[in-house]
Amino acid sequence: MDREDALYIVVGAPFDSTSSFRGGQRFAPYSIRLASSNIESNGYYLRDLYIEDLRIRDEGDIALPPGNASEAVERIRKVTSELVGIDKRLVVIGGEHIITLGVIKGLVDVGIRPCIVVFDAHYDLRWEYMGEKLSHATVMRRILELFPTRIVYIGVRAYDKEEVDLAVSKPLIEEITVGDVNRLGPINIASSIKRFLDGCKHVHITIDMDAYDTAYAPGVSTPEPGGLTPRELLYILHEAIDDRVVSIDIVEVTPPYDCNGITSILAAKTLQEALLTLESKRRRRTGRG
Ligand SMILES: [Mn+2]
Repeated sequence: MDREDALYIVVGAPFDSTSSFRGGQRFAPYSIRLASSNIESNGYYLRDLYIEDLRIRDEGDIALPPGNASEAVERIRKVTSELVGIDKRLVVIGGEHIITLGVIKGLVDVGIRPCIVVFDAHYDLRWEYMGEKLSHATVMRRILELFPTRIVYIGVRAYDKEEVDLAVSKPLIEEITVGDVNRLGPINIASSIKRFLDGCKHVHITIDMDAYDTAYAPGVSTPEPGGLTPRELLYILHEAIDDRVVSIDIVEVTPPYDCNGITSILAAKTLQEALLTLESKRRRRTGRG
Protein backbone atom coordinates (compact mmCIF):
# COMPACT_ATOMS: atom_id res chain seq x y z
CA MET A 1 0.00 0.00 0.00
CA ASP A 2 1.26 3.53 -0.82
CA ARG A 3 2.34 5.67 2.07
CA GLU A 4 -0.31 8.29 1.23
CA ASP A 5 -3.16 5.79 1.55
CA ALA A 6 -1.88 4.07 4.68
CA LEU A 7 -3.21 4.85 8.14
CA TYR A 8 -0.68 2.70 9.95
CA ILE A 9 3.03 2.62 9.24
CA VAL A 10 5.27 -0.17 10.49
CA VAL A 11 9.04 0.27 10.78
CA GLY A 12 11.70 -1.94 12.29
CA ALA A 13 14.39 -0.57 14.62
CA PRO A 14 17.01 -3.34 14.79
CA PHE A 15 19.32 -2.10 17.54
CA ASP A 16 20.76 -4.02 20.50
CA SER A 17 24.11 -2.47 21.39
CA THR A 18 23.40 -1.51 25.03
CA SER A 19 22.16 -4.98 25.97
CA SER A 20 23.52 -5.98 29.36
CA PHE A 21 22.50 -9.64 29.39
CA ARG A 22 21.16 -11.44 26.34
CA GLY A 23 21.67 -9.56 23.07
CA GLY A 24 20.21 -10.23 19.66
CA GLN A 25 17.19 -7.89 19.66
CA ARG A 26 18.35 -6.61 16.28
CA PHE A 27 17.01 -9.84 14.79
CA ALA A 28 13.53 -9.25 16.23
CA PRO A 29 11.94 -7.14 13.46
CA TYR A 30 12.63 -9.93 10.96
CA SER A 31 11.48 -12.63 13.36
CA ILE A 32 8.27 -10.82 14.41
CA ARG A 33 7.36 -10.09 10.77
CA LEU A 34 7.88 -13.77 9.91
CA ALA A 35 5.61 -14.78 12.80
CA SER A 36 2.98 -12.18 11.87
CA SER A 37 2.56 -13.60 8.38
CA ASN A 38 1.95 -17.07 9.80
CA ILE A 39 -0.75 -16.48 12.41
CA GLU A 40 -4.44 -15.91 11.73
CA SER A 41 -5.40 -12.29 11.23
CA ASN A 42 -8.51 -11.99 13.41
CA GLY A 43 -8.66 -10.17 16.72
CA TYR A 44 -8.51 -11.91 20.08
CA TYR A 45 -11.17 -9.68 21.61
CA LEU A 46 -12.82 -8.51 18.40
CA ARG A 47 -14.96 -10.11 15.76
CA ASP A 48 -15.54 -8.97 12.17
CA LEU A 49 -12.21 -7.19 11.80
CA TYR A 50 -9.12 -8.70 10.22
CA ILE A 51 -5.62 -7.36 9.88
CA GLU A 52 -5.91 -7.35 6.06
CA ASP A 53 -8.82 -4.87 6.39
CA LEU A 54 -6.43 -2.28 7.82
CA ARG A 55 -4.54 0.24 5.73
CA ILE A 56 -1.04 -0.78 6.82
CA ARG A 57 2.25 -0.05 5.12
CA ASP A 58 5.51 -1.67 6.16
CA GLU A 59 8.45 0.65 5.51
CA GLY A 60 11.08 -1.97 6.38
CA ASP A 61 13.87 -1.34 8.86
CA ILE A 62 15.62 1.89 9.78
CA ALA A 63 19.39 1.58 9.13
CA LEU A 64 20.89 1.87 12.62
CA PRO A 65 24.61 2.00 13.44
CA PRO A 66 25.74 -0.81 15.76
CA GLY A 67 27.40 0.49 18.89
CA ASN A 68 26.16 4.08 18.56
CA ALA A 69 23.04 4.57 20.67
CA SER A 70 22.86 8.36 20.30
CA GLU A 71 22.98 8.15 16.49
CA ALA A 72 20.42 5.33 16.56
CA VAL A 73 18.08 7.47 18.70
CA GLU A 74 18.56 10.40 16.29
CA ARG A 75 17.67 8.30 13.26
CA ILE A 76 14.57 6.88 14.92
CA ARG A 77 13.60 10.41 15.93
CA LYS A 78 13.83 11.63 12.32
CA VAL A 79 11.79 8.76 10.90
CA THR A 80 9.15 9.13 13.63
CA SER A 81 8.70 12.87 13.15
CA GLU A 82 8.47 12.46 9.39
CA LEU A 83 5.82 9.73 9.52
CA VAL A 84 3.70 10.92 12.45
CA GLY A 85 3.94 14.43 11.00
CA ILE A 86 1.91 13.32 7.97
CA ASP A 87 -0.83 12.04 10.25
CA LYS A 88 0.03 8.34 10.41
CA ARG A 89 -0.11 6.04 13.41
CA LEU A 90 3.28 4.50 13.86
CA VAL A 91 4.26 1.00 14.94
CA VAL A 92 7.94 0.50 15.71
CA ILE A 93 9.34 -3.02 16.10
CA GLY A 94 12.53 -3.02 18.19
CA GLY A 95 15.19 -3.62 19.02
CA GLU A 96 16.02 -2.97 22.61
CA HIS A 97 14.13 -0.49 24.77
CA ILE A 98 16.38 2.55 24.11
CA ILE A 99 14.65 2.87 20.72
CA THR A 100 11.57 4.26 22.53
CA LEU A 101 13.55 7.44 23.31
CA GLY A 102 13.90 8.11 19.57
CA VAL A 103 10.17 7.59 19.04
CA ILE A 104 9.20 9.98 21.86
CA LYS A 105 11.70 12.61 20.67
CA GLY A 106 10.21 12.35 17.18
CA LEU A 107 6.72 12.90 18.58
CA VAL A 108 7.92 15.96 20.51
CA ASP A 109 9.39 17.33 17.25
CA VAL A 110 5.91 17.47 15.73
CA GLY A 111 4.33 18.98 18.85
CA ILE A 112 3.03 15.78 20.47
CA ARG A 113 3.78 15.23 24.17
CA PRO A 114 2.06 11.95 24.81
CA CYS A 115 1.04 10.22 28.00
CA ILE A 116 2.87 6.91 28.05
CA VAL A 117 1.60 3.41 28.81
CA VAL A 118 4.50 1.08 29.65
CA PHE A 119 4.17 -2.69 29.79
CA ASP A 120 7.44 -3.76 31.40
CA ALA A 121 8.92 -5.88 34.19
CA HIS A 122 11.31 -2.97 34.87
CA TYR A 123 11.09 0.78 35.43
CA ASP A 124 14.11 1.59 33.21
CA LEU A 125 14.52 4.68 35.39
CA ARG A 126 18.21 4.50 36.23
CA TRP A 127 20.24 7.69 35.89
CA GLU A 128 22.97 5.68 34.18
CA TYR A 129 23.76 2.02 33.77
CA MET A 130 27.37 0.82 33.86
CA GLY A 131 28.52 4.26 32.78
CA GLU A 132 25.98 4.54 29.96
CA LYS A 133 23.36 7.25 30.01
CA LEU A 134 21.68 5.87 26.88
CA SER A 135 20.70 2.34 27.76
CA HIS A 136 17.71 0.02 27.86
CA ALA A 137 17.91 0.46 31.66
CA THR A 138 17.75 4.30 31.54
CA VAL A 139 15.30 4.91 28.73
CA MET A 140 12.35 6.08 30.83
CA ARG A 141 14.62 8.39 32.87
CA ARG A 142 15.77 10.08 29.63
CA ILE A 143 12.13 10.41 28.55
CA LEU A 144 11.20 11.98 31.92
CA GLU A 145 13.85 14.64 31.25
CA LEU A 146 12.14 15.69 28.02
CA PHE A 147 8.81 16.87 29.45
CA PRO A 148 6.52 16.10 32.37
CA THR A 149 3.81 13.62 31.47
CA ARG A 150 1.64 10.87 32.85
CA ILE A 151 3.29 7.46 32.75
CA VAL A 152 1.53 4.26 33.75
CA TYR A 153 3.55 1.10 34.21
CA ILE A 154 1.92 -2.31 34.03
CA GLY A 155 3.72 -5.49 35.06
CA VAL A 156 6.60 -4.00 37.06
CA ARG A 157 8.30 -6.51 39.34
CA ALA A 158 12.06 -5.92 39.14
CA TYR A 159 13.89 -2.73 40.16
CA ASP A 160 16.55 -1.18 42.31
CA LYS A 161 16.01 1.27 45.17
CA GLU A 162 16.88 4.37 43.16
CA GLU A 163 14.20 3.52 40.62
CA VAL A 164 11.41 2.72 43.03
CA ASP A 165 12.15 5.87 45.08
CA LEU A 166 11.95 7.99 41.95
CA ALA A 167 8.76 6.33 40.73
CA VAL A 168 7.04 6.73 44.09
CA SER A 169 8.11 10.40 44.37
CA LYS A 170 6.49 11.38 41.05
CA PRO A 171 2.74 11.93 41.21
CA LEU A 172 2.54 11.65 37.42
CA ILE A 173 3.80 8.06 37.56
CA GLU A 174 1.31 5.30 38.27
CA GLU A 175 2.51 1.77 38.78
CA ILE A 176 0.51 -1.40 38.48
CA THR A 177 2.46 -4.42 39.64
CA VAL A 178 1.72 -8.01 38.72
CA GLY A 179 0.52 -8.38 42.31
CA ASP A 180 -2.06 -5.63 41.67
CA VAL A 181 -3.27 -7.50 38.59
CA ASN A 182 -3.59 -10.68 40.67
CA ARG A 183 -5.50 -8.93 43.46
CA LEU A 184 -7.75 -6.66 41.44
CA GLY A 185 -8.10 -8.55 38.16
CA PRO A 186 -7.59 -7.20 34.63
CA ILE A 187 -11.06 -5.57 34.48
CA ASN A 188 -10.43 -3.26 37.45
CA ILE A 189 -6.86 -2.62 36.30
CA ALA A 190 -8.12 -1.56 32.86
CA SER A 191 -10.57 0.91 34.36
CA SER A 192 -7.95 2.43 36.61
CA ILE A 193 -5.65 2.90 33.60
CA LYS A 194 -8.48 4.63 31.75
CA ARG A 195 -9.05 6.95 34.70
CA PHE A 196 -5.35 7.72 34.93
CA LEU A 197 -5.23 8.61 31.21
CA ASP A 198 -8.24 10.88 31.48
CA GLY A 199 -7.28 14.28 30.12
CA CYS A 200 -4.41 12.98 27.97
CA LYS A 201 -4.55 14.25 24.41
CA HIS A 202 -2.17 11.73 22.89
CA VAL A 203 -0.91 8.36 24.08
CA HIS A 204 2.18 6.32 23.26
CA ILE A 205 2.26 2.63 24.17
CA THR A 206 5.54 0.85 24.73
CA ILE A 207 5.47 -2.91 25.19
CA ASP A 208 8.60 -4.53 26.60
CA MET A 209 8.02 -8.22 26.05
CA ASP A 210 9.51 -9.01 29.46
CA ALA A 211 6.24 -7.75 30.97
CA TYR A 212 4.94 -11.20 30.04
CA ASP A 213 5.83 -14.13 32.21
CA THR A 214 8.98 -15.92 31.07
CA ALA A 215 6.95 -19.06 30.43
CA TYR A 216 5.18 -17.24 27.59
CA ALA A 217 8.03 -15.01 26.50
CA PRO A 218 11.36 -16.69 27.21
CA GLY A 219 13.17 -14.97 24.33
CA VAL A 220 13.76 -11.59 25.96
CA SER A 221 16.94 -9.84 26.96
CA THR A 222 16.38 -9.61 30.74
CA PRO A 223 13.79 -12.20 31.77
CA GLU A 224 12.00 -11.92 35.14
CA PRO A 225 9.72 -14.73 36.30
CA GLY A 226 6.25 -14.03 37.67
CA GLY A 227 4.91 -11.85 34.89
CA LEU A 228 1.62 -11.34 33.10
CA THR A 229 -0.15 -14.00 31.12
CA PRO A 230 -1.03 -13.29 27.48
CA ARG A 231 -4.74 -13.26 28.39
CA GLU A 232 -4.15 -10.61 31.05
CA LEU A 233 -1.86 -8.43 28.99
CA LEU A 234 -3.95 -8.63 25.82
CA TYR A 235 -7.09 -7.73 27.76
CA ILE A 236 -5.48 -4.75 29.50
CA LEU A 237 -3.94 -3.60 26.20
CA HIS A 238 -7.25 -3.95 24.41
CA GLU A 239 -9.00 -1.85 27.06
CA ALA A 240 -6.21 0.75 27.38
CA ILE A 241 -6.05 1.54 23.66
CA ASP A 242 -8.27 4.18 22.21
CA ASP A 243 -8.17 6.65 19.37
CA ARG A 244 -5.66 8.88 21.17
CA VAL A 245 -2.88 6.36 20.59
CA VAL A 246 -0.45 7.86 18.07
CA SER A 247 2.33 5.31 18.28
CA ILE A 248 3.20 1.90 19.64
CA ASP A 249 6.52 0.16 20.03
CA ILE A 250 7.35 -3.39 20.97
CA VAL A 251 10.83 -4.16 22.25
CA GLU A 252 13.30 -6.62 23.74
CA VAL A 253 12.51 -9.81 21.85
CA THR A 254 15.81 -11.59 21.36
CA PRO A 255 15.35 -14.40 18.82
CA PRO A 256 18.68 -16.16 19.55
CA TYR A 257 17.40 -16.92 23.09
CA ASP A 258 13.85 -17.79 22.06
CA CYS A 259 12.33 -21.27 22.13
CA ASN A 260 10.79 -22.27 18.81
CA GLY A 261 9.91 -18.64 18.09
CA ILE A 262 7.18 -18.45 20.73
CA THR A 263 8.21 -14.97 21.91
CA SER A 264 8.16 -13.60 18.37
CA ILE A 265 4.78 -15.22 17.77
CA LEU A 266 3.41 -13.64 20.94
CA ALA A 267 4.90 -10.26 19.96
CA ALA A 268 3.24 -10.53 16.55
CA LYS A 269 -0.07 -11.44 18.21
CA THR A 270 0.26 -8.51 20.63
CA LEU A 271 0.94 -6.02 17.83
CA GLN A 272 -1.90 -7.43 15.77
CA GLU A 273 -4.31 -7.04 18.68
CA ALA A 274 -3.09 -3.48 19.28
CA LEU A 275 -3.62 -2.51 15.64
CA LEU A 276 -7.04 -4.16 15.39
CA THR A 277 -8.17 -2.45 18.58
CA LEU A 278 -6.91 0.92 17.42
CA GLU A 279 -8.71 0.51 14.10
CA SER A 280 -11.97 -0.59 15.72
CA LYS A 281 -11.92 2.44 18.02
CA ARG A 282 -11.11 4.74 15.09
CA ARG A 283 -14.06 3.30 13.16
CA ARG A 284 -16.31 3.76 16.16
CA ARG A 285 -15.31 7.43 16.37
CA THR A 286 -15.45 8.25 12.67
CA GLY A 287 -18.28 5.89 11.76
CA ARG A 288 -16.23 4.87 8.71
CA GLY A 289 -14.41 1.75 7.54
MN1 LIG B 1 12.32 -2.05 29.45
